[in-house]
Amino acid sequence: MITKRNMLLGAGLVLAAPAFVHRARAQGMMDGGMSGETMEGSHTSAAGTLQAGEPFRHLPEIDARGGTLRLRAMSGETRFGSGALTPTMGFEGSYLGPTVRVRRGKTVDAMVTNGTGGPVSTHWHGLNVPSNADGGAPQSVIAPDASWRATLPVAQPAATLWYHTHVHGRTAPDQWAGLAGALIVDDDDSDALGLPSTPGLDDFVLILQDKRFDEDGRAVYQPDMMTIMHGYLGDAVLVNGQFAPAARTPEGPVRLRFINASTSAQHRISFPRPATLIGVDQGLLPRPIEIDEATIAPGERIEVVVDMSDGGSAPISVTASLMGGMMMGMMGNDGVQHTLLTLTADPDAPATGRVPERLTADLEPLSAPVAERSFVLQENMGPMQHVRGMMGRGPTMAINDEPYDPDRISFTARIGTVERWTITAEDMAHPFHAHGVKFLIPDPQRPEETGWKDVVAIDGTRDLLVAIEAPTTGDVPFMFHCHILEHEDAGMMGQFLTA
Ligand SMILES: [Cu+2]
Repeated sequence: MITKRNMLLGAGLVLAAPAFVHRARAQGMMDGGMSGETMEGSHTSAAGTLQAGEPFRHLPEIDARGGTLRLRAMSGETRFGSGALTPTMGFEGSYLGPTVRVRRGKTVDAMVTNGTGGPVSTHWHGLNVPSNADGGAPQSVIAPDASWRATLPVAQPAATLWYHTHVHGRTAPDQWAGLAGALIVDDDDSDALGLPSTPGLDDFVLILQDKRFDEDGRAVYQPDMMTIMHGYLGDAVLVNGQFAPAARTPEGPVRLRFINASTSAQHRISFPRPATLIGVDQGLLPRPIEIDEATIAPGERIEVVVDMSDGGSAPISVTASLMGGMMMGMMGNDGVQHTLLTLTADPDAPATGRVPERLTADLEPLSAPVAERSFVLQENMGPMQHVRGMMGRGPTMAINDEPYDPDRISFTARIGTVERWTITAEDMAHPFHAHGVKFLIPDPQRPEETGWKDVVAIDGTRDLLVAIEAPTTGDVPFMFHCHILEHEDAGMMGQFLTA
């Protein structure tokens, strides 16, 4: 089938043909809705190596609430479905990492050892800790066989955060390969709510990554010039490395913590049962919000409680697409759609969680912004970029005309203050992320844009009210960047200090 996306890509450089699956027009899905449709059985890979319905595997957990965390980054091989082995990477395993639990008020002594053959790092995404512990700066890169030690004072409310590698120039391939895991902050306030919170029973961590497969069912990541510019879109969206697995749940509320760990795809998740959004990037919302779908850009997280009290099975579906945006026209509307995960209520499993009407206190009015900054995210997609691409140098991307330079500090922000940041995406929509801060979006357009955030999809121009939270230590900066990892690696990143 020739789609607009394929035609556009075909006009540029060669891209591997999509191996399989039903590609749905996102516009049609939005118009018609998909909650009543069943998509089970409509997807099998050309190689027949991905079959829906295998039992859902919960990620292992590491309890760091006692104050100690030891992680080892490793290389390995992973079989997705029944395909050929794919070279992958993970923490404490061959693909992805364990769910790390930390607790507000407790400082964690973390040490990460690099057992891979290349440089890695461990950025605690969303954890607002001093810059020398943040893991995102070039000073925090861990050489092969070396270790990195970080002191993490956990001082923020309960939230679903995550950790991933962040080495400039290779974040996309290495995170694609699996160097990512969940990081959950607990606290007394959230414990008292009675939300579903038993891991493996009614509280699920769901790490989403899209993958493209070759004829042997091996996952492949070979970005070309067009992929780097417009984004990488796989044939299927895996959850914790599984294709459309089946999970047993209690006959009651089930908490799903979604983490978009794709390099550049956004995921629209649709719920066929009553569902409430209870949390976003930086923690729980003041009140649950009823939703039937939600969209997360790369780096974003949401917590959703699905009500399984009517029993039976509920397929939760996903539509993955490129970020699209004003200038990209239809580019963002050509998605990959299938069942992400099927929940099946077990009448014999006790339902112990509930969703109270009040989750957290209403947000207090912020103090007036003390500084205003503007950031323009630039792909610079001109003829020279294509020349550079053909010379094998890849594109150069930038923020405010400045491609990433580890020796440049763009600005210094004052800790404890609020700043107004105006972010503009010139060519396509980009997910903007900054380390050491959290922000509010004054004009939220979707429930997912309410509450404290650390990633926002920018299409056009958006204002953010940014709370400068964490200190920089020594000369180690915080990073701000596009969370399309191919763009970040190509230079759409900058550095700042706090004082
Ligand atoms: Cu971008």
